[in-house]
Formats: sequence, C-alpha cells, structure tokens
Amino acid sequence: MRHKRSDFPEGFLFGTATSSYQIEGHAQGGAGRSIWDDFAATPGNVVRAESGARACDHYTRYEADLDLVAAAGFDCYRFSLSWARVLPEGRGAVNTEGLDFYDRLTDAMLERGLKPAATLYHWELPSALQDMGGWRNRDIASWFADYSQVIMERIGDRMWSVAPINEPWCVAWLSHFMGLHAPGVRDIRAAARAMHHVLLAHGRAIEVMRALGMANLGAVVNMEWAMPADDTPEAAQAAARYDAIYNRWFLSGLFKGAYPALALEGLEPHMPKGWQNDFPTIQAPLDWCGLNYYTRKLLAADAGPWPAVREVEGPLPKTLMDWEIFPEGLYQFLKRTASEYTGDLPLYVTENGMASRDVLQDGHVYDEGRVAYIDNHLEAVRRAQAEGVPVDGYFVWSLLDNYEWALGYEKRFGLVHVDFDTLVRTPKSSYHALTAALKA
Ligand code: GCO
Repeated sequence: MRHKRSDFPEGFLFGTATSSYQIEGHAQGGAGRSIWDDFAATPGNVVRAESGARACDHYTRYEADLDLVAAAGFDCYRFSLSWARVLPEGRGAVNTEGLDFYDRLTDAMLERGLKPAATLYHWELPSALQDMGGWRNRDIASWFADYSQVIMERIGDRMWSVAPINEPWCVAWLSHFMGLHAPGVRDIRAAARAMHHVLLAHGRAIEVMRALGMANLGAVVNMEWAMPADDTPEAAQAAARYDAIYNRWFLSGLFKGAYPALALEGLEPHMPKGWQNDFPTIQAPLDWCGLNYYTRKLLAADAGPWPAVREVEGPLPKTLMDWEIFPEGLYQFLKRTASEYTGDLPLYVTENGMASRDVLQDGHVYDEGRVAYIDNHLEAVRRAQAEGVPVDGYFVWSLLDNYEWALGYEKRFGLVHVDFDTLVRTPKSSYHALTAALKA
C-alpha cells in the first residue's frame, strides 16, 4: 500500500463499515421478521436462497470483531441499527433485548476508542410495515421518526455521527423499480413514491435527532459515475437520465429542494400528492454528506418505456461483482458533489471496497487486488483534497465477509475473511496492509 495516514491532513478519519442484517444474525435476540427474510424465502430471489438468519453471528461475537477494528488502527466504526431488532413489529412494543444489544455495542466501541458512526436504516424493513405498504406509504416517515426516537433516546448521547438512511437509491429504485432487492417490486408508481418517501423519512429522522440535542448528522448516498457507451447523442441522453435518477435525485432533494427534470420527466405522473411541499422537511440542515462509491456504468439508449436506458459492459478490469474498477469516478463525484451541491460541508467516503475470490491458504488470504483497489481510491481522495474538496474521512466496505444481499455469501468484501461454517475470522493481507498504513 503506497498511502499511509500521514499522507492525509491532520484529523482525517479512517473507518470501516458494516450493516446489521449483513453480519448480526437476524434470527437471534428477538428481532422481528424483515423484508429481507421474506425476500430470501421466496425462490429465485437470492443465490441459494441464503438469508441473514445467522450471517457472521456478530450478535454474539461483536467484542472480538470490534477488537479487530481497533487493532487495525481505525478511528471510526460505521454500523447500522436494525429497525426490526428494536421494534419487531416496526411500531409499538420495544424489544428490550435489541435495545440492550445496541447499548452494549456502543459502549464496546467507546471502550476501544472507536467513534460510533451509526446508520438507522440499512434495508431490513420490518415485515409488518411492508404489510402496510412499506416505502409506498407516506406514513413510513412517521413510523421511521418514531423508531429513530426510540433507539436514539437510548444510545444517541454516545453517537459520534448518525445518518438516517443508507443509500436511498437502493431503498427506492433497486428495490421498487428493478426489483432486485427486497421487497422485490417492479413498479414505476411504487418506485416514484419510494424515491420521495425515503427522503421525507430522512428529514423526519433528522428533526427527531436535532430535538434530542444530537449533533453531527448527515446523509449517505451511493453513486455510480454514468458515462455514455458510445458517442451518439442517444447514449449521452441515456447516461444523463441514469445520472439524474441514480446520483442527482437524492442530492438535489437534500441540498437544492428540487428533483432533476430528467428524472421527473418519467416519475412526475406517479409522485404522491403534495410532494412539492415536503422539501422544507427533506432539507433539514446537515453536518456532513457521505458518498458510497464502487464503480461506473456505461449507458446506451434502449427500446421500451422510460427511462429507456441499457447498461453496456465496459472494458476495464472488474471485481467479482463484475463492477469495473474506476477510481477516477470517485474523484469526479467528490468534486462535483462539493461544487454543485454541498459547498463547504464536510464529505466522507462512507463506503468503498471490492469483492474478490478470496481463499484461505495455510491461514492466509492474499487479497492484493483489494489492497490496490483501496490504494487507488485513496489516491482519488487525495487528488480531490488537493483541489480544495473538503473530504474528511474514508471508510472501507467492509470489515467482514458478509451477506451480500441477493448474491448471498459468495461475494467476499471483507478485510477479514469469515469461514461461514465455523465462523472463524482471519484477517486478510488487506487488513494487515491497512494496519501498517494507519499506524505509520
Ligand atoms: C451498501 C452496501 C452494502 C453492500 C455493498 C456491496 O452499498 O451500503 O449497501 O450493503 O454490501 O455496497 O454491494
């Protein structure tokens, strides 16, 4: 690894990220059913119909896992809270065991000198709320605000930072238009509503946490750098439309109080009544913005109804996800986000990392590809910083190999290898390389 901590400004933070359903083991500790349990139980949705029922068993092994985070020299740990673990029916009765768990987890971070960076929602909606329409139902903003209140009354005093929702594009578009994530809906009207309600819920949660006196609240969006697959005007238009839906919708809502015209051109007829009046809530002031970045996409025009966009395979080296490796996109996004949306607000790279075919050989996992990936993306951060973009931290996705959603356990993203039979953890070369870089 070329980069080391001292290459970055004083106070720049390094962290690693995980999410509740992907690591905890959702079947334990009195958590309620979630849409991911239901999605996984439906044939054809998830590779080998795997679920997060056991996952990495972080629920019982969290102390040893946090030891690994601290021993690497990370400053922060980005984790998420499971709504269904706190409120098994999504509303009403609290699961005390769940609250206690997050309380212990928080203290375990603090004891190790780690800054807790929480996310309130990383996709496991309680099934009982899905029964009432889930993200289609405007009431979800109030349900989410109430859940935020319950959990943050308990642990909010010890959070370093909180973001309400991880990757609104995945919550709304991937899950309600493409149908590739739970609840597996493919419906433009449901998608339009989810695209809006996810931001309304974000804003309501921010209001709740401000009222509790909490600080350092932000938003985490995911981005894919969209490029035309060829030099036709049609491909340029397709890329611009993809960019509007994927990258600009959420930043525009949060920081401009408007949605991009290129996305509204297809979604407006399906939007919930009165959506234009919600921006004062959606635009609740934030202290930082997080970008999750993995890859770029090449787009071409497609036949068929709006958005009439088709992905084209690109020529660059790819990760095990078949995602092209394109650090330039991170640099471009950092620059564009600051110049067009966030100005002086601190930015964080809240996720970046890759899946690879990591195998355990004589107690080692040689994942040199991951070391290079991280190194090259850190270089993109440094370039942006050198041009004045206020990037204040970088989080690797992920600490552990874990449940990669519809792709099950086979796509390993961890700095630490997990044997999913024995649950034994083995730090990979990338973990050791980062440890050396962070301590240098
Ligand atoms: C996220 C993440 C993770 C994924 C990772 C790799 O994007 O926030 O949601 O949950 O595992 O992105 O796909």
